[in-house]
Amino acid sequence: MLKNFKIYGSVLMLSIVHFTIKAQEKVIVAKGNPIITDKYTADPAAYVYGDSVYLYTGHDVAPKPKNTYEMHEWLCYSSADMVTWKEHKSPLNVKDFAWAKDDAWASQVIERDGKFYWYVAITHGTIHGKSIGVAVADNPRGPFKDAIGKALITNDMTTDVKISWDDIDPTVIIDDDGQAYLFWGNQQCYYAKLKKNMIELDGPIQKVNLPEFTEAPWVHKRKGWYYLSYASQFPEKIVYAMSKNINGPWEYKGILNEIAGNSNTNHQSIIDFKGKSYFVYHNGAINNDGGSFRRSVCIDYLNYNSDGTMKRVVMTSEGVKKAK
Ligand code: FUB
Repeated sequence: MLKNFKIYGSVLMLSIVHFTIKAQEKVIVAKGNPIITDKYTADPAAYVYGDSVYLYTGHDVAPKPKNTYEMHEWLCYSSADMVTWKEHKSPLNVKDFAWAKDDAWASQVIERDGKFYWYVAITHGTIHGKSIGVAVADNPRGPFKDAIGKALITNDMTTDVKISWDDIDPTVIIDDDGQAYLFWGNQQCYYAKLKKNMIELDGPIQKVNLPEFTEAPWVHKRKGWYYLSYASQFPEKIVYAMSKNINGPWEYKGILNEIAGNSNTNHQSIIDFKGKSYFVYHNGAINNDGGSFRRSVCIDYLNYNSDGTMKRVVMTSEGVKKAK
């Protein structure tokens, strides 16, 4: 009897867990841009894994008329066609980093050897300024937990720029030879090699000199070219540089996406998926309350010229069609 109770109890528990997971996976069918309209989403980091795109975002919750960022958790969505999105339970919160204070700013997820590493910008609790932490999970939907128990990068490790928020906006790339690199920065773009374990630096912090660099670096590689796109000036537009070597020199190529107009920031990520290239960014166009501190993720196509340079993005309200 007791044995049966245990079995039925377990089945019941599993059913409840299953129901809860299902209940948390809300389905959103994007009707153009912005793609998500029931909450404010910012700093999109899109990642292709298997036959899906995972979209990791920050979550703006500043009530109107507050005009500073209020962000406490990161969000996760997935899609097999770029139009129908499943919203997963928030897999990461500032509270998951015991050493941190608050501010779930820009981030990026990358997989290595079956583990998913989530690099985040966050305010440190005891070391003045912003910092970069890393969380890890066995699944792209999480749950993620702090991978180191302390910050990977703190403000006192970078002293070139006399501001407390220059250690933000991490982007990670694993090159074809297996070497991983972390790029980040505000006003100064920094980069460093990562060890294979993805949670330790493997060498000194170096600088990339880029014209009018504000923040939001994103590094991607395509057909032998490295691309470093970033937010420039303020209000921000997205510009980019190209190189044949990840250590540079980087050649500035100009504007990739114009000022959004309704948001000071524009934070981009770039992916290829099912034969097309996508520019994933945010603006303030969600509704009458949208703006610089209540932002929303949008997706438009990205096109390349035959010499590898990128065509300027056309921001649309229609967004993209289903990827097949
Ligand atoms: O979301 C907070 C900050 O705004 C990000 O870290 C920057 O890239 C900008 O989008």
